[in-house]
Amino acid sequence: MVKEFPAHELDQGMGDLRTRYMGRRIHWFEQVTSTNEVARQLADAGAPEGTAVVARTQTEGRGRLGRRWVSPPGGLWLSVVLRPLAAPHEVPRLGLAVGLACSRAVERSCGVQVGLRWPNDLVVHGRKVGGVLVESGPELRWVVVGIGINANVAQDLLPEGATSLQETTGAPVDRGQLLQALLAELELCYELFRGGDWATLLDWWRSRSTTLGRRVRVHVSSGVYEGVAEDVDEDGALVVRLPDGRRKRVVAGEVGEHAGNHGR
Ligand code: BT5
Repeated sequence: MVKEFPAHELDQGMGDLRTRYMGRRIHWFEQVTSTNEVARQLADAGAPEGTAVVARTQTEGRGRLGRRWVSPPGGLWLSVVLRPLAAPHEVPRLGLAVGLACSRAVERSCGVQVGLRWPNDLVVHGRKVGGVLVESGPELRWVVVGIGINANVAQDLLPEGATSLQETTGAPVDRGQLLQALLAELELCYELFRGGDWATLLDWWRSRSTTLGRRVRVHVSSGVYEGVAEDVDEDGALVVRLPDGRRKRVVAGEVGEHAGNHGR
């Protein structure tokens, strides 16, 4: 593994953290393969709920389905260990709750409105500014939520279709404040999730969604569907109204851009 990095630049601005357990223990690293990888190891070794891993850069940052996550300096690359005692079908819902927490935290700390593109993209004006990766351990003994936010990442280091908060606001954002807000919002949304208050989470998620009410092209493993994204259901699945009037429930997939849509 890699060297711990206690005096991290992000540590400044974190003096006011008021969470009960979220981020109360933070492992800082200069560089890791993937913060999710390190958090998984900590979770396996019994790390308590809320244990966080933050790295300045990742050499093997990952997205879903083995995709690569570009993680240069300037971003916020964070993973948190959770132990939700949830059933497997509840995990997608947790992913939505985490995305929601990210959107609320960016708005609160940087004043930027971040839209939620189902299932886990954080978008600004239709461009991806961050993403969420949820991984679970055997028998759901733990869940690691990975969050990547392009805070102050130079635009030329990002893939096409991506943007950063710095690019959006025109000035670097305070990543310490962003991290602090993120941990607070994570605790709030996670508590709602754990308390079963899906109605509140879903209301909040809907109000920030860039997907609902739009014409979408949904890529699933068996093919592509086009239709109108009507809702997100109890399990976090996307409900799409197809042109023939049928409703299609999509549990896992990608929502592509569709002509005529304008992201938040
Ligand atoms: C995601 O995957 O959006 C989840 C990303 C989670 C990253 C965090 S960082 C901390 C933690 N540790 C990790 O190793 N991962 C988590 P997905 O929906 O599969 O999107 C991946 C796609 O987004 C890639 O195929 C690229 O097209 C694009 N992409 C890659 N890097 C990006 C970046 N920095 N910003 C915006 N888009 C990016």
